[in-house]
Amino acid sequence: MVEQTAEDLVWTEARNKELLKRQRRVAGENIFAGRAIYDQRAIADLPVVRLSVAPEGEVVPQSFAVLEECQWNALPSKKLPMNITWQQSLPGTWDFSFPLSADARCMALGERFSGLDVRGAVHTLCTTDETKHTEFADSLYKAIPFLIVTEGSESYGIFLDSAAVQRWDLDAELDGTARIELFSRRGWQLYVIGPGKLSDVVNAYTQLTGRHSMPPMWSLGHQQCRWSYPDQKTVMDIAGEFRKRKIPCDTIVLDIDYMDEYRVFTASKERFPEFDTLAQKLDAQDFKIVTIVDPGVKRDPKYPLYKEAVAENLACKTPDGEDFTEEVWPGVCVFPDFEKSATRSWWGRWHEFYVKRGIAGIWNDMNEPAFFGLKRVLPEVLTEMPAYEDQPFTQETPEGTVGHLEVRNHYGMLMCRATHEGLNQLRPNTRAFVLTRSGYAGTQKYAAVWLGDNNSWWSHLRMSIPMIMNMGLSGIPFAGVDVGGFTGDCSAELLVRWYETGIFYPFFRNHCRMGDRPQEPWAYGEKVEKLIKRLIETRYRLLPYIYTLFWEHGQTGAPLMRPLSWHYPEDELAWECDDQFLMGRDILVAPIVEREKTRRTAYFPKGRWYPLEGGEPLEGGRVHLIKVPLGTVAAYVREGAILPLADVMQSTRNYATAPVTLTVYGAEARGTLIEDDGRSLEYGQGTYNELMFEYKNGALTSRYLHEGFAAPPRQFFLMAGSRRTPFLLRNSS
Ligand code: MIG
Repeated sequence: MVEQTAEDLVWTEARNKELLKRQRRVAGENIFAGRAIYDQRAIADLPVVRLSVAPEGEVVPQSFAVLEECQWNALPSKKLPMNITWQQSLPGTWDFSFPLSADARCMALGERFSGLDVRGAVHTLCTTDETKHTEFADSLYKAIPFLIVTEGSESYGIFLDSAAVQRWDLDAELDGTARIELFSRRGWQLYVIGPGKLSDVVNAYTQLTGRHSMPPMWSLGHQQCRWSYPDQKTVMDIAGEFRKRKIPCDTIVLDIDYMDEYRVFTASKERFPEFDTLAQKLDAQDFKIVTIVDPGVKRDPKYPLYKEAVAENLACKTPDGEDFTEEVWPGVCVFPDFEKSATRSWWGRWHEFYVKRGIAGIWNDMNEPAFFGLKRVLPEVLTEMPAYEDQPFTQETPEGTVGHLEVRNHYGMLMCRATHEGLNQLRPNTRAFVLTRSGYAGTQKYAAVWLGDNNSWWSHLRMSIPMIMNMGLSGIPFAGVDVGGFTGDCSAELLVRWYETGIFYPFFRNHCRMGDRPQEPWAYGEKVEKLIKRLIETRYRLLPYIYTLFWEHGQTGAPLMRPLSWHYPEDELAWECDDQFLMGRDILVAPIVEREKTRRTAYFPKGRWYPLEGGEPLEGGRVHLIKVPLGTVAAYVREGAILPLADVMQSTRNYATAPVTLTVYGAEARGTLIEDDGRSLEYGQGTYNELMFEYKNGALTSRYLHEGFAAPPRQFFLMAGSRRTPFLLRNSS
């Protein structure tokens, strides 16, 4: 026998891998023998086709993504749009395919480490705690089986509603074909939306799966986090620093070390002896607290949460019917089975612990779910949904027991749904703030998201732009990444540049990892602090505009951070830009995302664009070389817009009375502003104002499109050119 050297082994491994790849499963015969129902209806004026499929002996599972059952009509033919074909190839495998023409672009598909166009790659959809967001990264924390395919200015949306593991090959072999493999033994529903405009497709998709409701105003301010602020003294000090240095901030976020042995719904007596009154103390300084809550429940017969989980049968089970255990922060844990409504309401009720202590919001982490021991939940070679008894654990769906991989992609969303519903019950008529790492289609109904453990790398600042845009196109508008990056030491220059982009993230939080260089705005000395302070102030000045964009999202599903093509679909160059974005319709942002750069090229669609920081407008329809000195904002306002800009405040506690300057760009302009109490649900009953402003012939007029909220008195100003003058709101009626 010839002995193999280490080098031989490396080559053998590489060859085997290549062989495996080449043996990619080819869809054989169609073995389907169940029920397939073809329906259609219009949503947001677009045609939508729905295909509901259940294999023999099964029913179509309840969707946790799609909102309400409405009227569908039978589709006369069994032909799907886009020439989509489908078949069941194995008892646990479904194959779909459709052609992709050379010019077609693919967008959305949830959280991918990718530019805006996700074509040309194979994307596995299986929620994963992936700490290395390199070009090799495949599955990340969220799995959202919704793809937008655009050709010219026409788009289609494809939504494959199944929480089972999926693999989307978007022409990775350059043969002009997209292939979806769905690994499931259960039924599913496929929706095809369109053709229509990109914005109409997202409108219809979010009508189907829900939209984000108005967030509490405080959650739009600056949030400061760290893994971890170790004790209550540090937390109070951090809050004090913000106020002393007059750097606006609304929220301090507590990571896992506030807990007693990482037991959720507890606080450490040693490190947080006054946890019961901490929120109240911080409230006196206009700060809110958000606390982390992980799904793992420590296995300890004396821990009430664990006792209840066991007694009431609420945890995920091994195929033998035992409680499934794995290790996470608290040590050995059991994991709530959020597929069960009993589990969700039990989990929701436990939030009384936080609500009673005045904790304002909840941060759900590790909810893919992530384990310390079991790192790979998928088999090495995935060709079929494994038998349920071969899976790490099972879950109890409304249709019965299934293997975890059938519903894994639901786990994070159903956890934050439980949290959201619990908070709503415990604090009625108060907007809940929930932040989640994992999610599925429809997560926007329950939570904001951040994109997990990025690095303090320039490339991750760059990637945050298309990634957040793709989250928005996937229906989730309230998104952000850790400003400054989570892993690694952030440099001073990178932190400033990150804030220049980060002030536009709908979810705006500075967070970094244990053991890395502190990243608070003042951690790099006076010069850097001054630059960052000014940037955060700009965020607060933009709040009336940002808040109004959330309203727009509620009406049309439009994300806040959107690609240029959203508004300029006829403009071919607009489709090419993914290191630039539009914040709403009126602000174009083209930030610096490279080291030691102070200039960049940026594309401006037709029209004229005014630098937000002042100066001469640029003529659109072409590329400009723009100068962006460190600490300045590369944002440009569309000619014809009126931006409502607030005076700087230290926290949104003072939002309602902060003077607002209606800033006019161009000789004729329009703008809107939404006013409500910023915290209750009463806007749903009409307790809000929608104000329309129009500037013409040198004069500004205002009109209530809706008047239902008795706003506290605040000053308005008109800013046209360089003159700022007081402006009295006039009622139309
Ligand atoms: O195993 O709670 O993505 O934001 O600081 C790591 C500690 C668990 C991962 C999250 C990160 C958080 C960290 N968590």
